[in-house]
Amino acid sequence: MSLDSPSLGEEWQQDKSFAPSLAFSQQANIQDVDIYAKAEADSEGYWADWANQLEWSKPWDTILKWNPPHAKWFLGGQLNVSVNCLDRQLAQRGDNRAIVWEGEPGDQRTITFNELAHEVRKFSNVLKSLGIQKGDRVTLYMPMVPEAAVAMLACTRIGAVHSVVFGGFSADSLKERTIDCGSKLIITADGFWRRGKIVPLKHTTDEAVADCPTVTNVVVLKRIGEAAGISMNEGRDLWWHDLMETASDDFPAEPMDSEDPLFILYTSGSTGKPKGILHSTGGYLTGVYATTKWIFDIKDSDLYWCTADIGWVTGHSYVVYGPLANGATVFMYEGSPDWGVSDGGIGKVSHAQNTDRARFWEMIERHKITILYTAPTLIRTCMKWGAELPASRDLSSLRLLGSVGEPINPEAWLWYNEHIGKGNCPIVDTWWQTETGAIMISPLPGITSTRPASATRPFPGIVADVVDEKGVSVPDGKKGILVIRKPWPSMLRTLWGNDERYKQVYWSKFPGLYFPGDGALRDKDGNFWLLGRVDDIMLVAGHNISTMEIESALVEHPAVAEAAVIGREHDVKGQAPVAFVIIREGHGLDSSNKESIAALSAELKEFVGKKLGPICRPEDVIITADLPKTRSGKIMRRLLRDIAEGRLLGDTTTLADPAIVASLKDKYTSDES
Ligand code: 6R9
Repeated sequence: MSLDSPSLGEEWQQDKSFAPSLAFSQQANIQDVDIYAKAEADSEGYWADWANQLEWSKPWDTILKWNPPHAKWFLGGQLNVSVNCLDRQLAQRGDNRAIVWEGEPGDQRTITFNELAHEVRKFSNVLKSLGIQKGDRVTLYMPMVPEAAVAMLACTRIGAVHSVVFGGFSADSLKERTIDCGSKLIITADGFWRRGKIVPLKHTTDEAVADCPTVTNVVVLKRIGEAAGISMNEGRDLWWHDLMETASDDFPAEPMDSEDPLFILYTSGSTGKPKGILHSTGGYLTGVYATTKWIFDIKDSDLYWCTADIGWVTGHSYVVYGPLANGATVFMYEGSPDWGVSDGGIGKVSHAQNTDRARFWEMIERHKITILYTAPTLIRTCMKWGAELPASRDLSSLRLLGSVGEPINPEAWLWYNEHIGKGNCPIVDTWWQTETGAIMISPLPGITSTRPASATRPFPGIVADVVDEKGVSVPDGKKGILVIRKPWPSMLRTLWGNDERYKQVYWSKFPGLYFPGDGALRDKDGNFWLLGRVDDIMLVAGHNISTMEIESALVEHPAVAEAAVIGREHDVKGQAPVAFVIIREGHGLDSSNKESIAALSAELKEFVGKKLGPICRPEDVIITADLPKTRSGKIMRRLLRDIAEGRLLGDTTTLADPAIVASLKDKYTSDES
């Protein structure tokens, strides 16, 4: 890494540091500042203490067997995830709410732990009656409804391995993922509501299953009813409610070995087929239980809302398993953040037209949500919509905020702090991956002084470092590549059916070190600053420049709502930065006037040049109405690179129309995750 690259650390660290309030610290689940040192001194003992807080039907003999790059945790031990999330909670919390759910049209349900356990036991019997056995794979293609959690937990109860496919994915993606893991069963719904329209899950499933030879049955949940217009394929398709009607409520949980597979979750690689990330039982549950307890400071009195879909790892670890293993109450919402509660109820025209960009804030007020965990892309969208919307609602129930999915730029962090947290809620910026299973780098909200845009410190027991291309640690304050030095309980075990690729992708760059593919910098205080994917680091005339630091500079300009920067190939410099920016509503840009667009572009180039130095000055600033994003909200940089390098549209001067980038997205690729 170049030593003379712009000093991102200094630029970003500002002087702002936010210590937790005394009131927060004094009630926090973890208050012991020495915990980091204790975990370091005996990391296996530390993790075993966590695992001991779970319920095991048979104790383990060996905490860790590390045969790089393969780890086995809590060997010899047996437990069941559904027992830990449900049965174990019933004595003390049976009547507590487990899930508070709201549909997009405004329909609501509340499910207690007793009720959830009842549903899960019944659905376990349904799975058994369909011939599903321990070790079999089951694909879930479900909306954000409580039955998604029921289906996941029932799989864990009988020992089946679930593979959840995001409900926004196409038939091809569903097919590819179902074939890859050889599922016998797909669980889906007739559809769900999104922005007032029906998303036709069952139609898409029909299309996919036609080419999936291993699938013998499809279970269909009725979410929509008549309006979904589905047909049932006799002999193959079965209604959820029919099967549940006769199912017994008695189902003793299958004791699972700690290392038995728990679930597969596909994430797309930069090249080739999606990777089937495989997680196992004891280590995963230990990791999500521990991080939920300390990072979200979760208590029985909380109503905790993680806005992720269950189709992503965040939905697995922090909508379902982590919170329920802690006996906490989770809030779940079906639909879109810009759609209102209908007066007319499901299926009425009123819902189809009921836009409302304050829906999230309205639900926080109405349900008195206390913890909100969401993504920078949502925060930036809300910034664009304006601070008046959250200001119009009472958000005083909130006590803790979280962020995940992408680096959060300081502007968005500060906005989140001021307009949502009202300066009163610690913000936990959590860095982790599908592969890591649980959060790896994050503040502990009662202990850590946060810094806007830094994920701060590795969770106790996690040993992270920043290294150069040769794998040698770089000095504090220098940019490099993030690595994890020691195995941790919730790490992926392999890639489903492809251990070679597992070794190659994560362990071959630096033998013995886990390579997550992210750039990072550690400052003199030990805070980690995540700089985006390593492939998002540009090499401009020999300088390593993170796309993220230019993006952060751009959004400090009052006209800019959101920015994405990529490196365009350049004859002389190797790469040159090109920025795509969305202008704030109300800024007064006349987007039909080419001169005013050109003038603003020029101003933004200068702005970055002054702020970060001439080397960072974008060669082009393209004003766009929208940024193409993956379904999980990550910017599709490959598409932007193809645009900037002329492969999609020719010369970028044709990009004067701000609507054009968005219109390209659909044509380009529909299924990147
Ligand atoms: C949980 C999740 C993983 C990649 C990861 C990194 C980026 C996630 C981040 C973050 C900076 C954060 N990422 N959280 N970057 N700060 N707080 O998103 O998993 O979908 O597998 O993505 O997301 O680049 O490597 P996944």
